[in-house]
Amino acid sequence: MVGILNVTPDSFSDGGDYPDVDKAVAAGESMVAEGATIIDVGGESTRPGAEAVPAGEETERVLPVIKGLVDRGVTVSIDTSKPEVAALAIASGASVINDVTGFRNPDMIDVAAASRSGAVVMHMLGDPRTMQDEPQYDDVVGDVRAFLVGQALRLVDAGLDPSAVVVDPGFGFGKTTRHNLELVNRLGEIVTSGFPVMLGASRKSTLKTLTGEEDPKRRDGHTAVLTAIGFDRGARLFRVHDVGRSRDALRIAAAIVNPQRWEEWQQD
Ligand code: HH2
Repeated sequence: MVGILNVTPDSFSDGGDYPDVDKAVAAGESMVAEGATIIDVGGESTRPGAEAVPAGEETERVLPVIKGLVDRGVTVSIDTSKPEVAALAIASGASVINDVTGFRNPDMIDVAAASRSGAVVMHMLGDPRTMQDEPQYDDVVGDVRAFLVGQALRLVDAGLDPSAVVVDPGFGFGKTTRHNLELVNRLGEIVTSGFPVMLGASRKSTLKTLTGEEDPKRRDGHTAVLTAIGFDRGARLFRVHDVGRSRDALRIAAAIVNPQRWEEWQQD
């Protein structure tokens, strides 16, 4: 489970929730206590229509939080599309780069290769300012898969271990509700790439479209449903705001899909 920690004023659901470093670090630690194995720290919102943040400002937001978490033994990923922010985050102890632009910038591949970090390659159509303007695909799953595999192989060619390269279909990034649902339903076609698959549907507006729930913070139960279905389809990493609820959903899903693994958990 990957816990989301946005230290931004304007993220769509948790913007402004962590006004100082201590609060952010404490929130990260409590997500770890609930079952997160990685905390994904972000300093720039990528919600539809979001404006870009200068690198210096993004760095000032994320570095103290990364250092605080790493000092407490927490594994951190940096959610950024800027190579200079990623490099500084890695120098401060982050071990994974989560790039919503899918390492399209070759400098980002260089940063990952030089630091031997882990990498999350996410698919996005266009950029956050324009991505929801009538997105179109020939076949959303085929198009997304081809992009993800191409970029993941670039990272492997640059020297990353294939098991450290995660692919993510980018739920909500240049996709209609129908596209998002089809990607989850046919996630198995991305799983066959052999790269571990991450799902990041937490609190996203498709859940509002499906249920009418306006308040993102009341969509954690909805998110947990997608976590369980995503697990069934083969996703193995889940980027969520409410770690405890998705952990419980995973326990239930795993007990059904993989009873032996569940019995091992019981004995732990
Ligand atoms: N979604 C968001 C940000 N980063 N990274 C990955 N790998 N996958 C995702 O689906 C993903 C992501 C957007 O969600 P959030 O961080 O909650 O909001 P905001 O971008 O407004 O900060």
